Amino acid sequence: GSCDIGIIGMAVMGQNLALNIARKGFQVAVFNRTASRTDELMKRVEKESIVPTYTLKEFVASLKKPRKAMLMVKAGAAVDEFIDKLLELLEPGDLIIDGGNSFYQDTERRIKKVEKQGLLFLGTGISGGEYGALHGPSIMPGGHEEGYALVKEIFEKAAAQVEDGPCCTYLGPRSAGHFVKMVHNGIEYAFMQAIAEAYDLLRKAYRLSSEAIGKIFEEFNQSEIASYLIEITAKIFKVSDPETRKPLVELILDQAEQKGTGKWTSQTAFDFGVPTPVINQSVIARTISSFKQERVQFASLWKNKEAAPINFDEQHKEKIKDALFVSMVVAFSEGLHLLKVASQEMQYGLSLPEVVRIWKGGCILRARMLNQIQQALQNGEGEILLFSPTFLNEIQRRTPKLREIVALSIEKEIPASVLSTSLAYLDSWKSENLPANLIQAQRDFFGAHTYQRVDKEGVFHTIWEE
Ligand code: NBP
Repeated sequence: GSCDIGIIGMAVMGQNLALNIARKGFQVAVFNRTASRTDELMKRVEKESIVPTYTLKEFVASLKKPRKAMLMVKAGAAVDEFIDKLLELLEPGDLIIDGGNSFYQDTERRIKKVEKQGLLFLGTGISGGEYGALHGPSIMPGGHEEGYALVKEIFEKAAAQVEDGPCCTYLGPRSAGHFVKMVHNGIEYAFMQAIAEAYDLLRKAYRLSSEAIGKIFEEFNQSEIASYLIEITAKIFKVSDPETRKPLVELILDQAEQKGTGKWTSQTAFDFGVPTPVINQSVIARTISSFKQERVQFASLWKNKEAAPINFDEQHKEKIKDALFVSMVVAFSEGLHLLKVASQEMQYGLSLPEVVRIWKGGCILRARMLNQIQQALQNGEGEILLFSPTFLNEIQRRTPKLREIVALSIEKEIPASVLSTSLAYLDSWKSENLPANLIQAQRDFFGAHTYQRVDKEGVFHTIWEE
């Protein structure tokens, strides 16, 4: 065969990635379980060199050796099915890449299976959605380093480019890439929920129109919180429904769906003993939103009354921006903390400055503040990003604003659980004393779990009650 790489799975991501890679001058073989999707892609092909195939045998035969076969199919059973089929058709030295959002433990299992047969494997996270896949995503590969050498040129040319290079680098062995992508998505959940809460306050506490809210986000996108998610939020408010002429966002059912990457981040953080309350809370917020019927029912029982709106001025705008800034830094801090601990436990050898560098372009998390974060990490500042001198002053200066915004949400009975959790998380870190002494006393009381003391060395147990 003559193709430089082959892609299996011609849904949104696969089609656009195939076009992107082909536009960089590579020949790409494509395959999809349902042939119509392959035909759909071929209709989009202009000058690109793309070879459609309709059986896996034909797909494999079209690849140049050592063959590089990339899966862009739905995470889960489909990935295992294709790996099994490919293992029958490929030979030692060939490379299988899983470019989907696979759970890192699945990747651990798969890489063992693949390497047993002498093949190479890369578990690769890809972020940037449809647009990124076509114009340059952020690519997060992990697995066999020899495997990365085979696709380095293709990946680095296909990836988004920022001032310090392509948004793609080899991250580490085994599931390192998929782990980083999972945490990326966890942080993404937190950003999205923080922005949604700011929107909720703007429309309910200040009674601003969608048009006015859109303008505020447009301004935010010229500030220190400039980021892809703020940018698309501003754009969303500009779109109206062609039939009713109302802002489309107002007609969308308020039930957030999820595919699991946020939940995995939280579950994994619990496993590794890393506190990620803001990410956790953003998963919970989506879950609560899914109970629409129940919320409607409870709202009628509660007999909500409408609070008088507050006048909105520049100061309020600044406060909301500061609240979002703090919340975003906290989300990054939580995610990077998890990566740091996981890198040790899993022996990934992650370079966090490199992780942040490849998030600066192409991906959903790209944000102006990543430059500062990269700088702080390069300087080796602090175990936890929040503590770094780069952010300490900025966070300290803005936290009173976050506090005011959270207080407002409480007073106006508008749930802002991610903003308030960001605040509680900060307040916990800056507490020299937490009430865990009482928890320890309770544990010792009912379970003889013992405790340590502040005034002497040793392990103690008390008979609290005769
Ligand atoms: P989907 O996640 O919607 O998956 C659709 C693809 O999987 C189709 O090619 C479909 O084939 C194939 N497939 C399924 Br579903 N079950 C299969 C099975 N049992 N056997 C064989 N093929 C099967 O596609 P996507 O949104 O393009 O995403 C691809 C991967 O990239 C996913 O892991 C996703 O989580 C990840 N990702 C997506 C985005 C995004 O913005 N969409 C961003 C970043 C990462 P068919 O056509 O025959 O049904």
